[in-house]
Amino acid sequence: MENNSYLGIDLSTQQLKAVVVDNQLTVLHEAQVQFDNDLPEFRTHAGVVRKGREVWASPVMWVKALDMLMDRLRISGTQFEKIAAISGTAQQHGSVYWQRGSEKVLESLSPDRFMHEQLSGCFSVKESPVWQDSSTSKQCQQLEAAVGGPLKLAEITGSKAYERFTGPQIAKIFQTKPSAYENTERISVVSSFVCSLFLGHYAPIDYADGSGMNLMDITQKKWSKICLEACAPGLSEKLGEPVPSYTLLGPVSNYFVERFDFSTDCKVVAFTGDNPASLIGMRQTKNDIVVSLGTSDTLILWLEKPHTLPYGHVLCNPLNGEEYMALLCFKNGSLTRERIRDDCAEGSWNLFNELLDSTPRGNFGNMGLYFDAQEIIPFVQGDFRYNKAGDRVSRFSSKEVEVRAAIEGQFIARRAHAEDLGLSVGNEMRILATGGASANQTILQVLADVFNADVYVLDIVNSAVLGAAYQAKHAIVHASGSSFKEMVSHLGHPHLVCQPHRDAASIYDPMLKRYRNIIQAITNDHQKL
Ligand code: 5FX
Repeated sequence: MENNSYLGIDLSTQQLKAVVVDNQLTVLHEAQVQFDNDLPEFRTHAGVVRKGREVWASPVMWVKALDMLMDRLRISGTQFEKIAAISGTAQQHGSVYWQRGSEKVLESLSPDRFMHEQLSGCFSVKESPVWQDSSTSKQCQQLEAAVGGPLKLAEITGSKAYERFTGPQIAKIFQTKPSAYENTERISVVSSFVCSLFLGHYAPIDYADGSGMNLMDITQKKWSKICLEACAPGLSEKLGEPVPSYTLLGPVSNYFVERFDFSTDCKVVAFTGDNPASLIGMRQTKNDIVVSLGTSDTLILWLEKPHTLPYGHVLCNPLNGEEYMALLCFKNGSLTRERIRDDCAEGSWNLFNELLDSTPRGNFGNMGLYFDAQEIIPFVQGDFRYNKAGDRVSRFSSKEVEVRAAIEGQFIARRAHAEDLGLSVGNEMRILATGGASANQTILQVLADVFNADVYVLDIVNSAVLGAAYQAKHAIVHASGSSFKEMVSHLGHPHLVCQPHRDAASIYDPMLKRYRNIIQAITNDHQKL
């Protein structure tokens, strides 16, 4: 095994990436293809095409990106013959519609030609809806009504109906393009689609990404009959059976053996969604909460049992068959932080940090909540500022108060909603921070104080694609009876970057209560309007 390497692939919204790691999980090679710049003929903006609430990308573009990525990996010096296993990850929820007869084409690809030339006629729906699409409100209502309401749907599938989830998206295709639906042999999610390209036949959907569809019973780990029937007829044949995320699916296809010199022994492992792959790449354990501070802020929690949530998502855990993970997405992350930086600190993070440091924890009793875009949790939009007396005010007395209010307000919201999922803030818990803002230690100090927990960062660039490479090896290790924990035990520990101050709980526990009351009042006011 010493000479083995592992390939991880990530088809994210804006780019396709690859990483090759050696048997010690050290990164050997990386390559990427940017959709907007490298494939301008598809006329994407940030990887997608938008028309109102509809957002899509072409599956042919994704295949062409893979052709380019493989050539870039070759140029980077990758020795394909040493790759023992491949796994991958992709943006969640998007769907790909394979036309009748496509599996035959996939099975008999000629190694002398690009894949995209051979597969370009294989898609019954030319535009694959992606996770940013929010055009399926009608189908969401229909699905919830059919199963007995949003909470019932959340109990079965891990989430109430969401516009971007695959089930409502498939229902819309069936309703608006019935002949394309009829002509569809197989529906893949984006991750199982890319996996199919490596496998040379249709790859199954894994449990973790299957949990982002509003179609799978997450406790039985089977498609839910009632959900399938509510979305479209004959769906179960078009989806295939879901499998555990670490399943060894079979050898890489002949196309890759002949064209790139992959070994005939190279295994393809089920691909999964980007959030489950991040859990793997961050080497998250039960006591960790992953806080990703990016365009949107995402929290990933490890759950031993599924919870029924009125918001957020419960997914099957990609590392083991019994446990779960919870995902909370907050739309107003970096862009809101940047807006406050521009308003208060002349666009400078240094000045922003100085202002943040010059105010005390608790911000003299001031509290602010800023939702530039319609927030997902809570369903609120606008700026809300409150003074020490609890009165709503239109502005704060100083820029430093505004800066601290924005950061404290964001993290108090993240903690409140994580606690609703069963997170217990305590000394056992670690925060693993990632994403752009995790480079800012002043911001991370507020995170440590609000959660009253140590904050760690890992020295990795992209947790999802690395998670995919780890999963490739994990599937082999798992099949031989060993664990993920052992497999990564030699890797360096995350770096401790911030610890909470002693007075953190006494300041932020009451602010959390205050936050809950404020949100209650705002949502009551909205309902009255
Ligand atoms: C999760 O539910 C999401 O929709 C996003 O995080 C996508 O997976 C991004 F790729």
